[in-house]
Amino acid sequence: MQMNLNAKRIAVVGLGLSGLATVRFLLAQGVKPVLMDSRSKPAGLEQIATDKVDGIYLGEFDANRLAQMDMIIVSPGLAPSHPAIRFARAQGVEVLGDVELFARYNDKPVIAITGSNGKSTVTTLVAEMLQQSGINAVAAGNIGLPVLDAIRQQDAAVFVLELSSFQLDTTSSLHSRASCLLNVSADHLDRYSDMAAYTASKQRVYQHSALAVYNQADPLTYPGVTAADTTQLAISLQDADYGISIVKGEPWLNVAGEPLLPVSQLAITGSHNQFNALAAAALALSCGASRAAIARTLQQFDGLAHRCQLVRSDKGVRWINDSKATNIGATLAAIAGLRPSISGKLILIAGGDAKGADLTELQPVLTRDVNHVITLGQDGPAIAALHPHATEVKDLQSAVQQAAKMAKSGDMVLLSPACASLDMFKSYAERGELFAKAVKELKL
Ligand code: UMA
Ligand code: ADP
Repeated sequence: MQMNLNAKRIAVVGLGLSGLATVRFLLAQGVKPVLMDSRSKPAGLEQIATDKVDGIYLGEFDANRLAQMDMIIVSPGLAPSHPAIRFARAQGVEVLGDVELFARYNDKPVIAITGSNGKSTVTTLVAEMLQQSGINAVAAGNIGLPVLDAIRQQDAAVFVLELSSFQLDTTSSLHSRASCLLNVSADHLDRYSDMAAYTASKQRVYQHSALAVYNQADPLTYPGVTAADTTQLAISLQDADYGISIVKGEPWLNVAGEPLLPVSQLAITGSHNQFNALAAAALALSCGASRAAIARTLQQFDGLAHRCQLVRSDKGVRWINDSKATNIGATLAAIAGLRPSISGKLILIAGGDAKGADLTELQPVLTRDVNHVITLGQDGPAIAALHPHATEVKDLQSAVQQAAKMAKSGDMVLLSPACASLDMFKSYAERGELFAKAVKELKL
């Protein structure tokens, strides 16, 4: 489905990565959009030739100006419930996101992936499995490459899209060859009224999908509303078509009912990653990946940076960077995956911006599996209150030094904050890099 954009007055609201890609896309279509951003100096604005657009308005959004548009393309970081955007919508203005615009122009196969955790890992695995099968797959969306930049890659054969709930909220006509909701756990509750609203947003990934891949162990992922001809496929860690079965006394990944690979040959570790591997295999098969390429990818891919990454192993102490654990579910997965491998103490560094989550959900696992908690950031005190052995520190450097004083051979120090980083850092990546630097500089 394409549309005549030239006849429309279009505002691009939000000038981050996806907003700027949207502007580039519209300019290439011959459209002169109006640009708006609530910030006085959005980075990257200098990339836009001001004479090519129909005005740039920075600072508080002007609801009346927005109401004069035919269409508003809103960035994922802005809630569509913003009063000015709501006002324009009430006046009949169409509000959509960059992924919806992509959907209306794209004619290539799409694999759509969402979930509270594991999206980037699964998106990367699927793209790699397809590429190793000789299929030019392009990973885009929340993973970093805006979809409206990706669509301009003429030689792309399949788009593997990582979609956040924010992107799904403003997407209604994305057709996919296969889609997956990996898991649902509390996140972004500063933007959604409750878990039901957040779950409903995630479920939108299944709209117009030929194959809906879900998590047998997580009922919130079971496909609700899908098209009548959608096939449903469950992933589990039990003995199932897509699961784990014992072959000659050893656990193997079962893919499409056949053993594919011994679990011991997976380069990524932890049961959550076994799940990710199975989901990725199901998705990649739907677009023609070969079983040999899937197996090879799983033997080679050893994980993305800042996800349970070993940064130093010295004097028997392992230091792990899991800075990408920006919600409770991810931290619980890290502790569950790593605890069995630790002979001594587990020292957890956590805290930051909890985004409205109820941190007490961490308590049972903290008291059972963690020996000491070191906390920082705006919601650090709430985590410290959950554990009898907690130390509050002012910054990451002090957290690392404090951990070094406590750690003995056999222990693990794990940065897995269960919180976003934005109260203290530019991004989770900056937090992870500073942690790794502080750890490497320690004189042990
Ligand atoms: N902002 C304003 N005023 C504006 C526009 C944005 O204050 O007018 C703020 C937002 O509140 C936010 C920041 O600017 O804090 C960035 O927002 P954005 O919508 O401009 O974001 P982009 O730079 O376009 O990046 C987005 C995704 N970011 C968000 O959804 C917040 C990126 O995902 C994604 O890689 C990129 O599009 C390309 O598709 C990042 C992310 O943090 C990794 N995603 C969240 C997550 O994973 O939890 C959802
Ligand atoms: P996302 O893109 O959804 O944030 P990532 O693959 O970047 O997901 O991983 C983010 C965090 O979630 C990391 O801390 C990682 O260890 C953890 N994680 C990865 N896969 C899963 C999963 N299937 N279930 C729970 N946690 C996971």
